[in-house]
Amino acid sequence: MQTAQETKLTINDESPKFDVESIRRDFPILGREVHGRPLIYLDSAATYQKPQVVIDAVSRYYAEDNANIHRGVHYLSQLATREYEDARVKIKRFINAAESHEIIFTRGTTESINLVSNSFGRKYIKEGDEIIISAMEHHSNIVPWQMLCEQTGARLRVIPINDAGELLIDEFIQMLNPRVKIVGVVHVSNALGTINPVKRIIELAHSHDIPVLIDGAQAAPHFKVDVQDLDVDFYAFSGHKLCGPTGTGVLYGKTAILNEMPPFMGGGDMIASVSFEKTTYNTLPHKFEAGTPHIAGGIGLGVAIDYLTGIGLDRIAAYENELLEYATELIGAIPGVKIIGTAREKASVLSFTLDTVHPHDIGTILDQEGIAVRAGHHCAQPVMKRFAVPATARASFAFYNTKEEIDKLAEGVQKVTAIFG
Ligand code: 7TS
Repeated sequence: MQTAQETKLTINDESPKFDVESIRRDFPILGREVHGRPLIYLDSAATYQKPQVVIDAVSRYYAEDNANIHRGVHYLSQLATREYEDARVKIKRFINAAESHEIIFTRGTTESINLVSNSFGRKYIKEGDEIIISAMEHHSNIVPWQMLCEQTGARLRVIPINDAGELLIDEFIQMLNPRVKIVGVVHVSNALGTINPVKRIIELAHSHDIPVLIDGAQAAPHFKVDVQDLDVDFYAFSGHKLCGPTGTGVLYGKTAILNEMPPFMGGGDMIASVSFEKTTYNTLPHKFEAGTPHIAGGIGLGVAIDYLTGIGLDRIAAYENELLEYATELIGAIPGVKIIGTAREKASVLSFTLDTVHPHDIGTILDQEGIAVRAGHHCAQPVMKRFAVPATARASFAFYNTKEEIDKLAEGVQKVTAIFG
């Protein structure tokens, strides 16, 4: 398992050279132009670009194998079922889950977290209980818990962060008590880039018998995640941030806890038998997968995972760390730039503000240069409030980006500075 500390690997001399130019050729979109300039895509935290192998897998499925799964005796249905279930096994290996049935396909991290807040919440959370999240959560790990609190009378408590954007673990320790029924924390912050010490958080919560959900949307693409080593109860992530198709995602959950939880949605595929008197439910993972899923997407996600593991998550982490360090130095040195999020352990996200220039103006001017960054609150409004900024400009890096692109970003930011005097 790769801990936060160990993600700062450097590529060792014996490993083959990280050939970013060859990797870039796998992504057709990276060859296009925007506003007459070569595209510089620095918004992978929002969604990853897709390699040709994933695009081909999706289109091949529709052209050759399309059928509904888990319900047909005919050839194509069985073929599609096998391909979809093979993808589940690939995901299981990718995060080192103990069992394939611990992998629940969802539409993304958002749905994965809503599944837990609805199902686990309905069974275990009552008035007077407490739910702990952190001050750097994406809205998708805030709002579902708030909705649950409204329904049940439970109370939401928030682990504070310091000025660097790091969790205050001592405060977290003080918050643990028998009323706390679940802890939900982001592994890597999409707004700050902070890598949280989730293994320690899980140990601390478990010492009070409290289960933990980790939002791994921004972690799974950047370094190796091992759910058994973490001993995490729930781990949520998005397929589209792993070079997979949009509308795909995963909820990992431990067998024992998933078995005890009621279904999230009712419908086809999630039942064992239905009568008007009583319905019984299917076994894992089907109990949580009502209706026809995104079959092509799941298969495409399996191929995306093959692609990423083919490159190697350790090599991806090492290369992206080089990019982040390079960008932090270059952009941070531009007069007027303030980097928001200066944690010691960071991954692939550079959020910044520029004196009096609104981040939307930074984003718009960079766009004219063909540079795609995100400007806004990044669905993390409480983070913006904590740092007293309305928004930030955010460049987020993937293994297909280059130092030359970061040079262009720096030139673009200089240009913004020049325009606004
Ligand atoms: N959690 C984190 C930490 C995220 O960064 C995101 C998406 C989500 C959850 C939700 O994922 P979804 O796939 O269900 O939408 N983050 C971003 C972002 O930073 N810019 O666009 C989406």
